[in-house]
Amino acid sequence: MTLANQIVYFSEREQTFDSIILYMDLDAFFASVEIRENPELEGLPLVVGGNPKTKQGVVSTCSYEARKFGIHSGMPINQALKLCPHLTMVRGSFKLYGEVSKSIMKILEYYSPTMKVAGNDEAYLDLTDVVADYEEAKRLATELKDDVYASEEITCSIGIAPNRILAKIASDSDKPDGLVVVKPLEISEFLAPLNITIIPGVGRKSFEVFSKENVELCGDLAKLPHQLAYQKFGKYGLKTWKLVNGYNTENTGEKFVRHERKSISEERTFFEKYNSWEEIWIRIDSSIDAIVTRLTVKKMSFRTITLKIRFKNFETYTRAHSLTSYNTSPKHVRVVVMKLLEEFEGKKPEDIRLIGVKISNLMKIDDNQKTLTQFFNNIG
Ligand code: DCP
Ligand code: MG
Repeated sequence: MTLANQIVYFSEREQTFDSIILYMDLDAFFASVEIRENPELEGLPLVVGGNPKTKQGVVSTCSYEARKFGIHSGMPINQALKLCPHLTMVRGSFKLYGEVSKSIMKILEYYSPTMKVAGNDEAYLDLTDVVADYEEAKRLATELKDDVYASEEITCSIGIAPNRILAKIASDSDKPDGLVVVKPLEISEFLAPLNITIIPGVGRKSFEVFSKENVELCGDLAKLPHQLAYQKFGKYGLKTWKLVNGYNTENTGEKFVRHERKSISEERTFFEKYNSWEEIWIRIDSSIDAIVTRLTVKKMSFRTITLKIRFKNFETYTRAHSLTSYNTSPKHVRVVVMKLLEEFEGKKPEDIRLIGVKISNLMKIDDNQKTLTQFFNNIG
């Protein structure tokens, strides 16, 4: 391989990964909602879609039990019934799916200010500025899964990876109720045993082209010299080759939407010593006023209050408390901050170097979120 070839085939950007992306997709979405509404359907091969009386129409989605018979989305109902004559059919309550979807997307918004809703049951969150590393991203994902289940009683699968395409593949690789993390150096090893059709865009036709050249698994493609991948499968083949070899084939972040901020905070570093808690409290009070003013301007309410306190030896503590309902009053922030401060009563006020107050878990009072409204207009 000559240097000239390298310049043709690779760009510098493709060598680096600096994002952490989470992708979430609900499991058997419409079917899961139907089962939640009618638990007797649990465990049955179930399809949503079509007309149960005339047995016409197509499958919108089906339970994992129905998938064992080879049934899938988009299949004509009569074909599905041939594969599984005792199939249970429900017509579908699309308004309800829209509501469930809306409520889940709201939950997701709390986990990152940068989010892209990709469909009625799927979304990407950019966690790059939210977490320190993949371990923290995994903890956040576990929390998110619990939150989704606690609020809507349906499970989801999550993939975490350095870009969107890999996060989606990771999520698809372990359904239902999966959580798969793929770090930059693990990409090629993770993909190698997977069928090449796991890659979005590689459908039945592309698979035929690949398999004629003995490429069925991602690892089969990865092993080819890149020039050969280009020769045999063209530009798209080379891009896929890069993906399976752990190169970064996409410019992450470009299509993400930044939505409303997730917290408002103020920190005060003390450059002089304050000898009494009263003096400290005056500073805290001014922070609270500043925060609540910004909250009012943004027409938002809050649920969580966090206190951060740093002492002269740089020992730093953060303590948070969540109210049972959304609130807009500075009085509540004061009461909670005072309560959180009690833990530090034994310390000397003159040793305090910084005090921070943050309110989070924010919600718009008028609750009109443009991106979601647009999104729901597209749901039947
Ligand atoms: N859907 C549809 N018609 C299709 C594909 C999907 O009506 N051809 C609807 C029904 C699905 C929802 O969109 O429940 C989400 O699509 P997914 O592809 O994510 O499928 P599921 O969530 O049903 O299953 P999975 O567990 O594979 O994500
Ligand atoms: Mg889904």
